[in-house]
Amino acid sequence: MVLGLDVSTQSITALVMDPERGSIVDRESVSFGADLPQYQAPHGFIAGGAAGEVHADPRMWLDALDLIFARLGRSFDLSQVTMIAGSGQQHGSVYLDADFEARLASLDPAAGLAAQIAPSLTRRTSPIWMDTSTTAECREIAAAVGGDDELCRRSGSVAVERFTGPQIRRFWKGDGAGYAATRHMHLVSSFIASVLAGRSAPIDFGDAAGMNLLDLAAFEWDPRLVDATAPGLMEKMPPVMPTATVIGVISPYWVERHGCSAACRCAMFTGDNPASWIGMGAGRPGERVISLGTSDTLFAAIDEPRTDPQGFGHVFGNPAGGYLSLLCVRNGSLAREALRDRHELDWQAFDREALDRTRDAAGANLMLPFFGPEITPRGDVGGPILRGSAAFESGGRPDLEVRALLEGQFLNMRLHAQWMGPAAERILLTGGASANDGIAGIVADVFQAPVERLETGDSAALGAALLAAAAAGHDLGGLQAKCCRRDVGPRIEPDRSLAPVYDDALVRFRRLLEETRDMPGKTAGQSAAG
Ligand code: ADP
Ligand code: XUL
Repeated sequence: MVLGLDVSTQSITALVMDPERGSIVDRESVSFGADLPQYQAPHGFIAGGAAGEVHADPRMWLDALDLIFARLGRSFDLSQVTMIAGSGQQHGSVYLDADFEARLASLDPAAGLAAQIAPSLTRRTSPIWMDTSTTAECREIAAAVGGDDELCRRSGSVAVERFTGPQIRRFWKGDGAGYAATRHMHLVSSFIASVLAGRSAPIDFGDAAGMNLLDLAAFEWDPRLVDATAPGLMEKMPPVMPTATVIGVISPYWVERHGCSAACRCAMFTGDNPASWIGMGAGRPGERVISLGTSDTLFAAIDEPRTDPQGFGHVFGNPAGGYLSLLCVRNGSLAREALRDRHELDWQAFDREALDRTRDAAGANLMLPFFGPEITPRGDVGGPILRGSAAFESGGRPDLEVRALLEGQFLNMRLHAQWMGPAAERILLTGGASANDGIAGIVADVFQAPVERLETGDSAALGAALLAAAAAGHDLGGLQAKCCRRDVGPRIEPDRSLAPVYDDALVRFRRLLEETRDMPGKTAGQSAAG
């Protein structure tokens, strides 16, 4: 048996897989908000951060790790697991001192992880991918290496606020002593892998590319980028390795506290998006994965590290080889939830039946679907901007707003994915909101491509389990063919008669975006009359 763990923004998911049969034999999850209310992070992060800061408490991830193993152990004999791999929300960073490895090696199984590892944290809380506080640091790093174009050419992305390099620089500037005491710089993925393996783990290609520190062509840390980020950083960086490399056997803590086998091995962890790519079994030409989680992401495989000329998209390492292009929209599920709550709706208002009732209004009303700061496109547009017919403006009809929000979200994605190449021929949809047929239907219509979904919505955890199996010697492609079944539920076909409607809406959406970005100071609920 192999175990895949996904440590996401709002939860941890664990899947136990029997790789011989290609079947999932157990599943558990821990929700940070609901299961660990003591951290006061209902969505997995600490609310109310100043100046764009969004942090999470790494002790919460550790408590969740103990809890998910305890839960798994109730329904499943954990001694049967021979390999563990995993994924983590990307970009988030954990800062640890020189005692970190000694602490990991001597964990007392009678006490939990959080209290024992916390004394090694040199930064009490971890900036996560939602953080937008590092604009100044982005500018400084880009300037030091000859500009954003050069940074993008080397690393696959321009300097990006949520990326780890700018976050490290901000820490160095704000807390020199804390930075100096830091011996190990980890991502969420490599931090959790370290805790399992009992030693500081390497960082994988997939996640390393989200740091503004990796030389994408060589798959090694780029000394120029590392030096431009903070002094002495290279000595703090773990090595970079291919995904699915085995790190070693699990540490005795897991054997004694949770009943794992002393022979169980740990493989490297990767980012949640690269893991999702594997878990969706994607890779055929023309395929795009869209993941509707806390963030909405769109990704596709590319052979060459081609970059986004506008600087919004990214290139990451593909765990299956080659590269992945990725687009991340911050206003994903949280924007859908904001509109739902504003009008006191439930998810049924986003379902097929409800959306069919507003079909006549397809593409008619535009909404810039940004309820908070956005990263694709970047900028604080300060609340959703509506533009549409008089009825839409004055009526405040929730059903029209739901359609406009979803259309706006997917027009925004379609617009910013154009650099990736020819239009999508097939979309594989995953993430929490993918279960919603109405949302899936709007994706198909806006992209004018059929949408397929998998049996499991847990594509990142499934990808992690598949990577664990690959690390144990199983053939990844063969396992994907067995496990990533798409014949579940009907494939959702686009309404082809709407092709010109959404082509036209795309042009108007781009114009609205450009006009709005020229008008600073928009506030929530403001409308731009059309
Ligand atoms: P993450 O991996 O980022 O923690 P998930 O992929 O688990 O996120 O997705 C969680 C989100 O899915 C929730 O925040 C919720 O808004 C959304 N969601 C769950 N069920 C539905 C539904 N039926 N319709 C729309 N959105 C949903
Ligand atoms: C990707 C990104 C998010 C996080 C959280 O660049 O920032 O998708 O990985 O899921």
